[in-house]
Amino acid sequence: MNSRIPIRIALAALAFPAAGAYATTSGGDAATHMMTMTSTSPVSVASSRISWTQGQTVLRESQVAGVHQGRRALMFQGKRVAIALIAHAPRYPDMSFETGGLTNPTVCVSQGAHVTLKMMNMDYGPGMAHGLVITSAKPPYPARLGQHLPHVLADIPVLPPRSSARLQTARYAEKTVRFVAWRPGTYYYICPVPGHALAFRMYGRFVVCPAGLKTCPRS
Ligand SMILES: [Cu+2]
Repeated sequence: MNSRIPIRIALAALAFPAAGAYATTSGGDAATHMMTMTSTSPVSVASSRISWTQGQTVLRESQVAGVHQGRRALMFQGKRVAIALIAHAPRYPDMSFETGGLTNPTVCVSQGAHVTLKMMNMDYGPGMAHGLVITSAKPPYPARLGQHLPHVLADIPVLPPRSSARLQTARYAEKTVRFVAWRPGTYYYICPVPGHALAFRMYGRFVVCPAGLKTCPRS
């Protein structure tokens, strides 16, 4: 019986190789940080499979999102902001997020903003699931992200790939979460699917600006 113990430990290490690297820097404080960041844990308000026509509405929402700040950043001003984010929109680079017509842009919101974040997976690659975590963990990222990313603002569990049907007849996975961005700082939105953030740089900056700031800080 005792001989099984080392095997279990080895399996655990294989399953979560990055957990140590991305464990919260303040011990078991992850839950506390989440509360201070978001007032409540992120709340999933919708999860569904939608049609191409419904997906086109989300696409349009994403394309008019935010105020452009140069070619790499979008500012979402106001107390209530809606962000539509597409995982691999048609005609955009593989393994990327799109919003505001930009790929993996810096996204800025104001401190205290009530954020509604909608994400849709339009990837037409076979079996291409994507998800999203907004966290203070900085790149570079390991191949497999740990379960305990520090300072998590929002978490959209992995969205399954669209069906292998043609674009217009496929179903698309989408999910919406809401959170409050209480604490100013620089965060990152990351695709947590193993390898996507590492090999394909499927991530971007998410900046919570001090209230009243009209432009997104460069760093
Ligand atoms: Cu991904």
